[in-house]
Amino acid sequence: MSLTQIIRFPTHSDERGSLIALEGNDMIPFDIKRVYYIFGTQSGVSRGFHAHVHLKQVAVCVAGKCKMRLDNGHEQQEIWLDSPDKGLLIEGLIWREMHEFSPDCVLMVFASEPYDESDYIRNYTEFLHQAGL
Ligand code: T46
Repeated sequence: MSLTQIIRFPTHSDERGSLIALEGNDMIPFDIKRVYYIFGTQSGVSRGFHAHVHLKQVAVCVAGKCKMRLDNGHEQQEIWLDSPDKGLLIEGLIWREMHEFSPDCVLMVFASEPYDESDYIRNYTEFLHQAGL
């Protein structure tokens, strides 16, 4: 499975502008249990640096952009989230980092589960161990 699974959201555009509608078990390929968004990220700040055991997420920059770095222990890929119609599906044991936030970036994330700190792996050595490496 590719590390970077991109979902292109259909955009309803007319003379007034554009609208994107997202529903669970449709464009978002799971039941949406939680939505959070990251904004006001200071220049030079990176976030993430963890993996999840069970959580599935779709991340989209609804404004601005940031660079997502994904790592499954074998390979690493970077992808710019830079359009409101470009969703990144993250599932499975993947270490993720977010870098180079633009000042106007609003990173919205749809998640398959409620917040649960015990689902996080925040130590890279532990991540590699869980990945069987
Ligand atoms: C992820 C990346 C893409 C909550 O109380 N509820 C929540 O639903 C979330 C996501 C966070 N928090 C609290 C926990 C921390 O005290 O908000 C604080 C910041 O969270 P964290 O340092 O985990 O944020 P990021 O940007 O490093 O990571 C977040 C998500 O936590 C994570 O699941 O995949 O965005």
